[in-house]
Amino acid sequence: MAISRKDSFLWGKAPPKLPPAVRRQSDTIKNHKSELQDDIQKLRLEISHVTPEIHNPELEEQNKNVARNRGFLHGKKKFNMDPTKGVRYLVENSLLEWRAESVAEFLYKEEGLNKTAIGNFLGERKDMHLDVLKAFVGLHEFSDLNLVQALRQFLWSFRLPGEAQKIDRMMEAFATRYCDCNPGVFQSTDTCYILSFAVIMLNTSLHNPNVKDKPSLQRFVAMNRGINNGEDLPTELLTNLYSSIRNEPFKIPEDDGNDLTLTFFNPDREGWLLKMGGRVKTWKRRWFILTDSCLYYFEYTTDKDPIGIIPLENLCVREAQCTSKPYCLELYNPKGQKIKACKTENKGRVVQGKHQFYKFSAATADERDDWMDAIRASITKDPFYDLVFLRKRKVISNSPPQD
Ligand code: 4IP
Repeated sequence: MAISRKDSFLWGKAPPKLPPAVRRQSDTIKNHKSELQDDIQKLRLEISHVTPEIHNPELEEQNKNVARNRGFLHGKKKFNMDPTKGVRYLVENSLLEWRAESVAEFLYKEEGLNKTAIGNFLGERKDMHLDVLKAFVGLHEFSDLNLVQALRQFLWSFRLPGEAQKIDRMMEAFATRYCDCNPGVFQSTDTCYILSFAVIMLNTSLHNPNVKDKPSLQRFVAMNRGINNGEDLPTELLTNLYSSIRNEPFKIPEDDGNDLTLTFFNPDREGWLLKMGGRVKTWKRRWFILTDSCLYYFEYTTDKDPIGIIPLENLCVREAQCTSKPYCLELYNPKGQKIKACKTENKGRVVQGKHQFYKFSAATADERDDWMDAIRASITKDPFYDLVFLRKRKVISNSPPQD
C-alpha cells in the first residue's frame, strides 16, 4: 500500500522524495500562487483608498447635486416647451418652491429660459400667476429711470404675449411698479399706463417701415394732452421720451428668430390649410400666411406671389362643421355681405374673390383653434386701442373743472 505524505508525517517518517518533474511543477504553482497573492494585496491597497470614499458624505452630496442639476436642466427644457408643465415638474421634484416669490425669481434670474414661455406664464389669469407677475415686476428696479428706460428693461425680461387682456395685466403691473419706484412723476398709474402704450406705439410707428406716416414730436405731445388726470405732462418729459425712442428702438427678445424689433404684438401665423372654393366647392391645399390683418394664400411655401389675399377687416371667424372635412373654421361677414378679397386667375389677372364665406380645414383641432385665435387677434387690429381709450377717458374726466 502506498503511504501518503500526510501519513508518513503522522507516523514520524520523512516523506518520500518527489520526482524532479513533479517538484518543478509544484514550484511553478507556488510561484504563481505568490504572484496572485501579491496582486490581491495590491488590489486591496487600491480599494482601501476608494472604499471610504464610497461612504463619503461629501461625495454623496456631490452626486446628489449632479442629479439635481440634471433634473433642473430637464425642468427648464420642459418649461421652454410648456411653461406650466415645466414649473409643475420643478415643484414636484422639489427643485422649485411653489411660492410666488420663488417662481418669480426663477423667471427673472434663471438663464436659458425662453422669453416667450416666460411671457405666457406671466400672462395667465389664475391667482398664483397673478401673484407671480406682481412679484416678478417687483424684482425690477425702476427708481430714477425715465419711462423709456424702465420699459426697455421690462420689455427685455420676457416677450409680451399677443393677447390684449394679458398685455393689459402686464402693463398694469408695470405701471404700478413704476409709480411705486418713482412717486410724484405721474398723478396716477393710469397716466403711466397710457403713456407706456403711447411710447410702445410710437416705437412701432417710427421704426416699422410699413408705417409711412411717421408721427412728429408735436403730434406725440398732442396725442398725450390731458392724460395726467386732465392736465398735460411736462413737454420736456415727452420730448425726452420721444427722442429716446427715435434714437434707439426697443430691443425685443426674439426667441423664434422672427424680426420682432419692428412689431410688438405679433400674433401672425403661417401653415397649411385646406380651403374650399367659392363657387365650385373643391378643397385645395394652400399655404397660408397671416400678417398685417390679411390672410394670404399660396400654392407652395416658396411662392413669392400669393394666389389670393383676404383682408380681415370687418370679418369674423368661427368654428364650422363640415361633413367631408374635420376641424373646420370659417371666415364670414357678420353683415351677411360677400367677402371682399382678391385672387389671381390662371392668366395672372387679379380679380375679385367670389366667396360668401371662406371655409378652411386644419390638420388637428389644436391647429384649428390656434388659427382662430391668431385670426381673431389679427382682426382686432389694435386691441390695445380700446384698453387705452377707456383709461384715457377716465383720466381726462378726472380733470378739474375749467373756468
Ligand atoms: C377652384 O376650384 C379652386 O378651389 C379655387 O381655389 C377657388 O378659388 C375657386 O373658387 C374654385 O372654383 P377648381 O380648381 O376645382 O376649379 P384656388 O384659387 O386656391 O386654386 P378661390 O377664390 O378660393 O381662390 P371660385 O369662387 O373662383 O369658383
